[in-house]
Amino acid sequence: MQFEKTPGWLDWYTGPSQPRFDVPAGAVDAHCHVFGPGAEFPYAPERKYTPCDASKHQLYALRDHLGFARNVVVQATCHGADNRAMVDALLHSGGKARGVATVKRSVTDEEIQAMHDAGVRGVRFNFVKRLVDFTPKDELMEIAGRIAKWGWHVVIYFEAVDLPELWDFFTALPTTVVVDHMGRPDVSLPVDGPQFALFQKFMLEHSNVWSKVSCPERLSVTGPKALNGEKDLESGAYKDVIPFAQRIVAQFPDRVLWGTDWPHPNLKDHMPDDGLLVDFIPRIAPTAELQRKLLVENPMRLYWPEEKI
Ligand code: 0GY
Repeated sequence: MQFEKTPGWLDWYTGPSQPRFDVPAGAVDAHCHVFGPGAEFPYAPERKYTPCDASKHQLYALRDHLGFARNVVVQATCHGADNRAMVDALLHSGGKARGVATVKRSVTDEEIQAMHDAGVRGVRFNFVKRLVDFTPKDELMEIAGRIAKWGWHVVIYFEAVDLPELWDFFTALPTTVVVDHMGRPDVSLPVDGPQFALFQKFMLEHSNVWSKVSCPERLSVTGPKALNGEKDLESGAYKDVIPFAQRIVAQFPDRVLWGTDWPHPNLKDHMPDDGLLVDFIPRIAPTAELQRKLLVENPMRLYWPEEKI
């Protein structure tokens, strides 16, 4: 099937630079997606955007280029609850990728088991209104109760302003809960202000809650341009996100994950060079110990617990 991209769609960056930061051996890119290819894995009729294709081969080439060892492939909303492209990527990873699926209440135990055998270890509940239609919370809670029996976790994606309304639901989830992109804080607000304080309270009071400290390119208001006009992280790219991510890494070093978010759906202003995104890591996790927890120990504990590292 032929698909027409959403007008203004920014394609992922070809020819990413070689990062200056060497990720530790065994590092995991714990948040990335595959899109189609649409001719093989059609985009879902209920999707809110139509992306460019971004295949498993292209994802694994990026993994090797950046120096990562493994991926966690998160089901993208453009595929709805049809997990075939993501599962196909896992099955062709030689055991080097695990996945997070989107499922409906109608999913059968056999389907869950088949996804588990392929490497799926979680489901994603998305509350970002521009991305998905509303699903009742009782349906999501029922799904969480079922997937818990496989030892899976729940990934949640929401905007910071919606956390108060979602708090009771999130804190009742029976599994490990992984928040995408620090709950999308408004980084033009103070890092010590009430909005980010609520997110820190969420993590502080609930030891089952983890956070991805990913997506500076998505959260930043100041953007990728460094102070000297060059794309040089040391002189200021995405500088407004640093205090937020740094704080979460420092406060919860054993419950943080990092991912590229390749192929970066729905960016409007610029498409990041993935090599530069990797160079962002030491800005938010300044020591070798923090980097090892963020990139190796934590994702391995969550996605490959059976492997000794
Ligand atoms: C992300 C962010 C976004 C999109 C999706 O599945 C998706 O469509 O997650 C977004 O548009 O903010 O994490 O990939």
